[in-house]
Amino acid sequence: MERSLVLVKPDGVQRALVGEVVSRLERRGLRLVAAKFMAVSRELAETHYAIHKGRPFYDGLIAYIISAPVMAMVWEGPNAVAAIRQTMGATRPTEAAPGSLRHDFALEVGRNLTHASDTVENGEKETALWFTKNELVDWTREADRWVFEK
Ligand code: IDP
Ligand code: MG
Repeated sequence: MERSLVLVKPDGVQRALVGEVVSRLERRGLRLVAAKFMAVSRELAETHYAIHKGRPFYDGLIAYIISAPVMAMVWEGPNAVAAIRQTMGATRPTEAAPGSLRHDFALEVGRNLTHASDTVENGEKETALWFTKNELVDWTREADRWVFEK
């Protein structure tokens, strides 16, 4: 079963879109594993976005992600990484597919509402960066057999 970190970034929290993001992931059939509403330290932001260090937008990205609380979550399911990125839409909202969150609720790449892990490997790494083992809930959902083929 794949897992992905999902963040509702500060703009999503300020715009009261946490419920919208959660609702869309729930309706997709994904299973919530962990969630916490939190202020992000500069250190965590820099580790999370280390791959973008040196890019022209890096300083602005760090300032954005620590500017207000985020809703951090882990979601799982078959093909969770691809499914969640599809639900979020392309990084640039004007390139995001109609019906995706970024298409429906955003205009600018620097205010694109959400983060989702981009590979299965990063799903595991980011889960471990943002959550302790104790915070990950191992549970069976009654609807699982109606959503998951196996
Ligand atoms: P992703 O969030 O879709 O995985 P990445 O390319 O990993 O996109 O970039 C991380 C985040 O950095 C984006 O979600 C966006 O908030 C921000 N970002 C990326 N490119 C730009 C840019 O050109 N200008 C401003 N912010 C950017
Ligand atoms: Mg990314």
